[in-house]
Parts: sequence; structure tokens; C-alpha cells
Amino acid sequence: MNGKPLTKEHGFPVRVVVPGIAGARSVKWLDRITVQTMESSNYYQQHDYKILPPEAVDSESAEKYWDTTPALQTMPINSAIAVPEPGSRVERSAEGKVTVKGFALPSGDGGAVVKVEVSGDEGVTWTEAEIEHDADESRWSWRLWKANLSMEAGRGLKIFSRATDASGETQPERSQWNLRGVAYNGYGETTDLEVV
Ligand SMILES: Nc1nc2c(c(=O)[nH]1)N[C@H]1C(S)=C(S)[C@@H](COP(=O)(O)O)O[C@H]1N2
Ligand SMILES: [Mo]
Repeated sequence: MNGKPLTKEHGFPVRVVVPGIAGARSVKWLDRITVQTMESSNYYQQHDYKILPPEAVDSESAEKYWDTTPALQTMPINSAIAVPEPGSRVERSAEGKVTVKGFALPSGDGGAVVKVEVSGDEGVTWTEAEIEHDADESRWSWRLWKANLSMEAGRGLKIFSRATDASGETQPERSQWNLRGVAYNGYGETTDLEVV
């Protein structure tokens, strides 16, 4: 944990870390490992963290899908905007640009995030961001990014972000609804901006 000892909350004394796999599988407070030919029957492997089909709309209608839907393992590519915050007032530079910052994560085994784009006109035009960190060291980690985006002044404006990784995986505008709300990876966005 950035060179500091693992805390109890995060799994001390022993935690498994599974790169590229959903955090739900990084088991904390580890006390034994079983090698077996069948998938774990653990509740969180079987009855949670699955992308259920949209027909599953509540716990009753979901019941028949748990056994036939594979457990979520790899996460899809994703990005998020941290700056500017939703609802904020943003001052443009003398050149009419807004500073946008955020982070992006690659898909499970997809290599590093290699491209991040931002849009200030709801996806009509895209501007490429600069990505920090060495791509060679970012196969399973997030990368921070920063962009200078030309925007017109106005109210109620939005900015989107869209990441692409080395395997070519990229974010859709939205992803399909699922009961557990897992693996959502539609464009990152910040909304309700006042750009001056
Ligand atoms: N033993 C154990 N490990 C666990 C869990 C748990 O309930 N028990 N939850 C998992 C889930 S769902 C998540 S999202 C991560 C959260 O880890 P963090 O608190 O370090 O972010 O731990 C995972 N490891
Ligand atoms: Mo979780």
C-alpha cells in the first residue's frame, strides 16, 4: 500500500492481490488456499458480482440466472474525470481551454491504457489527453491523465472521457443496465458545469 504496512481494514496480515481481476476476488485476511477442480461455492463467487441479464430485475427474477451467469472476473476498461467536479464553475485559460484531469484503468489482460480522449461537446469532437506513468509499468494499474480542452462558455455543460487500452478495448457511451450495477464502463463524465 504505497510502501506502508497493510492495515486490518484492507486484509492484514495476508491478502491476495489478483492483478487484472475484480477487487472482489482479492481476498482479505487469508487463512487457507484450496486447490480444486470446481469453482468456489462461496456466496460472493456464486450469488453476487455477476453481470446478470437485464431480465433479472429483482432478487426473485434473478434467482434462476445466478447458476447460468459466469462470475465476474476481469473488469472492463474504464475512466473517470476528477477535475472539474460536477456542478463547478470553471475558468478557461487565455486560449479558451479548460484543464481536465482524471484516471483510467485497462481491461483485465488488455495491457496498459494507451489513449484517453475528452469531449466538451457531448461526444461530437474528442481531444487526446496526456497520460502520466510509464506504459510498460501500467499493465494492471490505473494511469492518471490530463487534457487542455477547448470549450465555449456556457452553463449546464458536460465533459466526457473515453479510454482505450493496448488490446484496443475502449469504453462505450453507456453500458447495459444490470441488477447488481457491476462492471459499468460507459464514458466518464462530469456534468452541470459553468464555463466562464
Ligand atoms: N475476506 C474478504 N475479502 C474481501 C471481501 C470480503 O468480504 N471478505 N470483499 C471483497 C470486495 S467485494 C472488495 S470490493 C474488496 C475491497 O477491498 P478494499 O477495502 O481494500 O478496497 O475486498 C474484497 N476482499
Ligand atoms: Mo466489492
